[in-house]
Amino acid sequence: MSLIKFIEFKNLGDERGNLVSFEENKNIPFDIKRVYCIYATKDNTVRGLHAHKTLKQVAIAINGCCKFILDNGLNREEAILDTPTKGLLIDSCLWREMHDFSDDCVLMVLASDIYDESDYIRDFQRFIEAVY
Ligand code: T46
Repeated sequence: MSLIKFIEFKNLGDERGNLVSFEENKNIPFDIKRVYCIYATKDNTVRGLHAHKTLKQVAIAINGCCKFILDNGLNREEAILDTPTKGLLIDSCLWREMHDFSDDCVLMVLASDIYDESDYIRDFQRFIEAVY
């Protein structure tokens, strides 16, 4: 089964322009406890490089584009985020890396919990040991 799970958001726009809506436990499959944005990312930056023990997230490129790598320790797959109508569901226990941010990329992430550094696994070897 693919590690890349996209959620398609309906464009509710009309002749005035576009509109997308994100609702907890409707088109977002969890309670939304936190929202954060990554923007003005410097050229050639790689972010992420960690996994979460329990956190679930949906990442949406509100503007511009970027690439995500998801890795479960066995398989590594890449996704491109390039439209507000497409969200990447990032389940817990997946290593993630983000790269190739466009200059205008605004990456919004909806998270199932508040920030908790103890939920992060920031070492790939420790991640492998935790999942296997
Ligand atoms: C993830 C990927 C997709 C906070 O204080 N609160 C927050 O809500 C977040 C997200 C971060 N921080 C602090 C922790 C670090 O001192 O902000 C600093 C930068 O965070 P980090 O290096 O973890 O950022 P990324 O871009 O590598 O990872 C982020 C999320 O942290 C992570 O949960 O899955 O985006």
